[in-house]
Amino acid sequence: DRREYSCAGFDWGKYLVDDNNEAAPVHLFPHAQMADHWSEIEKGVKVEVLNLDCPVPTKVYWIAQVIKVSGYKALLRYEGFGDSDSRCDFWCNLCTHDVHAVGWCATIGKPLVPPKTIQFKYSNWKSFLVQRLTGAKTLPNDFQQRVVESMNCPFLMNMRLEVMDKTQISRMRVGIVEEIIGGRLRLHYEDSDEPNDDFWCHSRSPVIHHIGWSEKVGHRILVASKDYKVIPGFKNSKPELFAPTKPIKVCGFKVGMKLEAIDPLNLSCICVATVRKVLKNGYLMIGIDGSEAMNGTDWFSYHCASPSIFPVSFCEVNDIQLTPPKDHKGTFLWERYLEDTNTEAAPAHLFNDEVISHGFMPGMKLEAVDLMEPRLLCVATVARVVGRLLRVHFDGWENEYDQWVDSQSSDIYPVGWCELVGYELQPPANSQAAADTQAIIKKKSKP
Ligand code: MLZ
Repeated sequence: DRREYSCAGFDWGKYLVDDNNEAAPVHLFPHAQMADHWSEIEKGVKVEVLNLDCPVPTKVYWIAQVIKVSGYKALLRYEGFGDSDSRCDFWCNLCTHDVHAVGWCATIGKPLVPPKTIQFKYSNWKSFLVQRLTGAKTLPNDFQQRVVESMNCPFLMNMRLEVMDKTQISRMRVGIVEEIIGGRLRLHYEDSDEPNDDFWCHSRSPVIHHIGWSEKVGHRILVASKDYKVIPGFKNSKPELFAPTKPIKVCGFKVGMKLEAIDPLNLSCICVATVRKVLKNGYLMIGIDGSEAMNGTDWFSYHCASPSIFPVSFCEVNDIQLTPPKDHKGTFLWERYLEDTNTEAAPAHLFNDEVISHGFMPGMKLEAVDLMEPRLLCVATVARVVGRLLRVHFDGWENEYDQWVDSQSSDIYPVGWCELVGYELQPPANSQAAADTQAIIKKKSKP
């Protein structure tokens, strides 16, 4: 069952209603299941859904109407309750097995059974339904099929690829796909004997590439042997499976140029940074000024069209606190800094200035990967929107855990995504839900 992993004790529906929060709509997440089919899902849509208010042991269904859509979840009201009776309203993930287009029961010969609470309200349910359903909007007939198809992931178990080394972000390693959940991959580092030496990322993540990529662009890679490209019995993932980079005519970045960049080791900060290396195919190695390890082990590769690097003064223009180099004293002024270090700023026209109209707004709720521990998918809120860039806040956690991510990032998901694919969701810290979850874990682990 897809729902068995739903977060014990955490109830998105109640959480959203209690604080009157909006969830970011599914169609804002291009990599998310059903994103292309979601604009039709709205208030007023009618569905056939399991009747939970019925004292028979078999599964029976009834019609319900969508009152509110929040990510994959919807607040539903059974037909017959009227406009103001919310007694039996319930939250339901629309992509679960028990939600169907109106007409589904009839096609398979299942009876529709009205809820017990209002059973005696009407004597002729049939004519009531006919009247209520004429001209009503419902789900497309192939909705369930679309859900199933959207679960497909082109990566297969045991495929090999190149992945960023989480212990040293300046180099790559060979990874093997060991688990796939909803398009997210658990990769095991091939050279490691430790069973839990793994890394979670989405299949569209910019930190994975095909075998041979490092050699092609001139990136460092740690390999167990010279023959790492072919291992008998294992299949390499084809280059077409990976997220394409934005085509660029020429990469004008030069070694030594200064810029602003999201710190890959502390994603709440946008920092003063330097181009340390220019690789092939438009890739750069970027170092964060003032915190660079002597040997460049903390340099990080960003494609020159990456939405995570910015021209000098980006922060100032957008009213973001720029993080100056660690040893910098006094107020940081770019002009002074460039003069003192005798360096030049990377010209603004070298950066990706594509305008993305994404629809994210401050306050919207979502599920977001904690990139410092990418196994964790957490309850989160859009704290700020700066052009295409989002500042994601993890509910219940200090602001220093916040992360800047692109609005198209494959590390953010709609509300209800974890429930849909069967991935564990981290509830807000310090919440009652979190406390309950802890209590359950303690109870379970008692001898
Ligand atoms: N071990 C870490 C987990 C933090 C998870 C935060 N997620 C938003 C800590 O306790 O600091």
